[in-house]
Amino acid sequence: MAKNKIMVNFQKKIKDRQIRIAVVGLGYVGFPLALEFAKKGVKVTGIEIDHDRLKSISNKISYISDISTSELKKVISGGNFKASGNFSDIKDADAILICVPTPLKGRYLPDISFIKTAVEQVALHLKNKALVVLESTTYPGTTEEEILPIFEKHGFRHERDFFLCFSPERIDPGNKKFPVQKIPKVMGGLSPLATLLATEIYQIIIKQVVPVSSPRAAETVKLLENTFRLINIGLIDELSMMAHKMKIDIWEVIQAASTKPFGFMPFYPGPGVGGHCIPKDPLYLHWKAKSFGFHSRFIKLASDLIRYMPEYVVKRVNQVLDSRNCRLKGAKILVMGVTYKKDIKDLRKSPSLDVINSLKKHGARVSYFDPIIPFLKLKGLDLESVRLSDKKIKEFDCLIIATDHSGIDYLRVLKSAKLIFDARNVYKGKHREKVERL
Ligand code: SAJ
Repeated sequence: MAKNKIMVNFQKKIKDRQIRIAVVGLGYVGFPLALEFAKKGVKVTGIEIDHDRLKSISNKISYISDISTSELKKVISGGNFKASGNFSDIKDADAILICVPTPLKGRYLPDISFIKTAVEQVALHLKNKALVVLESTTYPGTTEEEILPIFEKHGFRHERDFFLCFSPERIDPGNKKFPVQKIPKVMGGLSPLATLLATEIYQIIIKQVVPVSSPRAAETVKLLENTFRLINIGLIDELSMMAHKMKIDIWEVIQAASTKPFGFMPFYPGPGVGGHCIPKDPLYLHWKAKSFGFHSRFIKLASDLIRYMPEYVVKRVNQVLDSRNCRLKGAKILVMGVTYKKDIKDLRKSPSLDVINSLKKHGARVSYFDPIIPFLKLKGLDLESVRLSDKKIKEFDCLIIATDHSGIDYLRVLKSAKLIFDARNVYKGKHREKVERL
């Protein structure tokens, strides 16, 4: 079929809302994406292998903090969205968007097994001339070197039988200002036509689609974005340790530096870096660069430094207890906030968990409080969140503000607390008689 005929055919199907989209992976990336297309009148099939998630969807209950159950109910009753555990349900899809996890194997190694498994399944059921877009964050070259060969092994030839793109997901969990439809979408196709077709599809829900020359350019865009964050968070973590030694208030310095109207972007020290992106994505780039004989010292240094932060927090707590003739060993410590960032119900790689384990290693008696995590059963921990009360707070030798959830009366906590280590600048440097700041 001539190229422009394919384009015209696509555009007509989009205009008439005859286009069919399948989203593989209904997590914090795929689920909002699928629902946005469904809200625009597109027939969407969500493919999800996790039975609990499928059950939750069939009960019309959302398991993603960025999707309310009422919104899910509304979209499902609109009739354009259905979820399935069977890849055979993508057989009518004109576009398949793959949003599956890309974790690490061990400390440094990329694990693209979820992508490969999904792609093998897609290739088994892909209809002719369909578009495939990989959204999962991965190292440069994955789409061209790992994904394309899988389709070719199944007899597909690019442009003759299907179209392939990479488009990095940019979801920022909990960011109400920038929901998926408001975040410009970078698109790198294996050919200009692939990029154009994908642009037509995504412009159904996203105003700005940013074309780049290739999938590997698009893969690298995402890694630049997240490596930028890792390096800068690592830098400010190191400067916070330096400033403490030099008796300089790093928080005051950051605030003043932020008045510069250009050329500066504030980052803030914390007990470490959690989440499914920032601690991991840069290591994908580091790993791939090494195969070209290039060793990125920045990425390794920032990654090692942020991993040290939980231990540094415990070291500081030990020092401040020591200055009050209280030993960390045997001390009763309450860790406030265990998710990886405020107001997000997600424990993945949360530094708070490393702080808890490190405190236990030093013999402290550790409890935690988190309004959105009632139980903590992972990384060797089996704890239940304490019920916060004035009386309860008085029991502890020290509280550590590890994640600064909203909706907590921190001044009231201060009244009852003997000592607080504030790793998130909740108290803005005030109440120094009781509050030690990172
Ligand atoms: N953090 C700091 N200091 C900072 C900023 C963050 O210690 O100045 C810590 C946070 O507490 C958290 C971790 O770093 O533990 C990551 O924070 P984040 O704000 O980067 O949040 P994420 O991981 O949710 O990053 C998301 C990413 N989106 C995805 O979830 C895939 C990432 O792609 C975005 O670049 C990022 O949002 C963003 O732009 O805000």
